[in-house]
Amino acid sequence: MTETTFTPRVFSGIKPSGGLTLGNYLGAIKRFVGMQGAMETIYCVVDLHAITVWQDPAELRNMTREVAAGYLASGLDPDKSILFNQSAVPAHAELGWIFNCVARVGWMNRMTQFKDKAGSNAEKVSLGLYAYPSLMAADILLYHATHVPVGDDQKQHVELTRDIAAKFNHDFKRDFFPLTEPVIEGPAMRIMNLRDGTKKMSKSGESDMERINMTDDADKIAKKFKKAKTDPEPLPETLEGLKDRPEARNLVEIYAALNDQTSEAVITEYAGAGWGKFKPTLADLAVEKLSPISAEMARLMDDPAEIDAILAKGAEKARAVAEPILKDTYEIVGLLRPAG
Ligand code: AQP
Repeated sequence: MTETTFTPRVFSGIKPSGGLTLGNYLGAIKRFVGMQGAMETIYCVVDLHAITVWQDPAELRNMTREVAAGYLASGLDPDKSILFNQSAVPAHAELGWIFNCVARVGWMNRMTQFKDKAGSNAEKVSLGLYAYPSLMAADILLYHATHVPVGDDQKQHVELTRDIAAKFNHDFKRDFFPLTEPVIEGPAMRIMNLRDGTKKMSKSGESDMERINMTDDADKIAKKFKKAKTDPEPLPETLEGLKDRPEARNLVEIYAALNDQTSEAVITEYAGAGWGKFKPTLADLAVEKLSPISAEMARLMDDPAEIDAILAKGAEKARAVAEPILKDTYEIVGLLRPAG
């Protein structure tokens, strides 16, 4: 097999399964915006992933626009990046089916996110939730993406994407799909739940108090940080002192990521500070960074037609990249297509 060189290209996405959280912002959106200009960037609202669990149809449409508004308000520029919603490019689902036939059941059985989400209810969840990582591989490989910025929770799915690409290339004796690299770097790769530092902050978590939403106002943000679970100790002198203090470490990492600092720098500045000092300072910083974004999101959400037009234009550009790759995939697999 000859080594193929792939054009550096970024793909990533967010599910419109609820309102965006600070975890989505710091672990994903802020970094997506930072990668614009350095490489070709393609960002998606992955609505087909959202329906792997029940979504109210009107709310799904609304959340799809809200995630798009979150991207745009955070600085994603539709002239620099391709921005669209997944279901508007049918090739995602088509390649997803082919990958269902490449991926092995044993690989899927190892996916920890499925185990976490299905819990003891695995017999009753949708088949789509089980096959989710195979559709995610299609999202990425449909664009021959070489880099995928994600939070730590998605690392295993990107590794599975590499396994699918490698098996496809091996089975069909072509170097057709790249072995995509996950990009997981910085202090905010796993923002934790504010009420339980051992659980990830999620859109769909049970209580609103466990997460900061990108649309929360200043009062809500202050209240949520004030009530965030911590321990009685002040901040330590060194990072090592945060070991076995998951809630304290989480608040330090949130501060660091919001302020574009390392966690070490935050600890150096606040060594010995109590929560009565650190929490309000963190809340002020979060309000300073998030309030211009939430104001712009509200403005955009007042004009859904503008969001829809941006997504439609993005989908057209995405189809232009995806369709030739899907066509070649069909050809390689041996699927007969009408001429023309
Ligand atoms: N807590 C987090 N810390 C860091 N990064 C995070 N991401 C999500 N939560 C955190 C990153 O955001 C991107 C989009 O994720 P997603 O919405 O497609 O899926 P998810 O990871 O399942 O997000 P949620 O909020 O937990 O959604 P629900 O509750 O609906 O399942 C990814 O890059 C992810 O790493």
